[in-house]
Amino acid sequence: MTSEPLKPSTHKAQRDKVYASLQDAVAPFEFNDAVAQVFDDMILRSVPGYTLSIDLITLIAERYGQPNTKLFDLGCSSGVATRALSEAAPESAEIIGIDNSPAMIAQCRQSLSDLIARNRVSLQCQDLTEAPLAGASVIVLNYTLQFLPLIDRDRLLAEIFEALTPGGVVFLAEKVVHEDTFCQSELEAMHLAFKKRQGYSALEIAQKRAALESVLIPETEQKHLDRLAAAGFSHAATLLRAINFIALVGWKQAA
Ligand code: GEK
Repeated sequence: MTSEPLKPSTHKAQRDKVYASLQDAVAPFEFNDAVAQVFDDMILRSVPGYTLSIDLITLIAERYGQPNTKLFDLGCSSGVATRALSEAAPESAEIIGIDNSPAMIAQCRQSLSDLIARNRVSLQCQDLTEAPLAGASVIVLNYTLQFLPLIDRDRLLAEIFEALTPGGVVFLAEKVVHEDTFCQSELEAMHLAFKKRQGYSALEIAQKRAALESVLIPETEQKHLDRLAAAGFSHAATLLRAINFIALVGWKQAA
């Protein structure tokens, strides 16, 4: 199995070796300098369907990005999805990437230097739960909500709904758990097999898994659909499933 190429970026990520050597005690996962340097390689080899989620974000920006509004990429990491938004949104729209990791934002500034130089994109290093989002036609959380404390998720989605212009959308990609324990254990095994085929060793897979244990909290697909409905989204649908990763869209009806 080979990885598909990422969207054009001005930097080339190094190969991810963060968990290649045996660690005495595996610390909780952090988006630090070591991760930032290899991030594009790490996410591409760890998340089945990642490239398709970026293609979907391009389609979403093209179809739902409204002139003179804002398009937000919350948890923008190295800016792959931010670039996708900038390529497809109307020229009069503002594209804003937000991430609370200084290391990721530094990497993102480098990756998107061409877009930042021509004022197409701006970046903010801050907690996304504190960012004003009003006037947005598109809000993207591409594999980001899963890193927020469970207690903050309902309020965030309700705030996103309020912030969106009529006809606006939220795009949400997440790792999910299956309600059926047999399916869950098979999907988990298939995800591990995917990572192995991407060149990760058993040690790397085990240590990364331990690091993410209390940091990445997945929910079920139904929980995401219920939360979108409770937040006010009149319609929501799953656009993508790749093993145990999904992408959803929630529509805020035009007035
Ligand atoms: C992509 N969307 O390549 N506030 C701001 N940022 C946060 C917060 C928070 N509270 N919590 C986590 N992050 C990207 C991939 S990665 C997903 C997103 C992954 C940031 C965190 O610093 C990291 O950069 C990102 O969310 C999650 O399309 O690594 O699996």
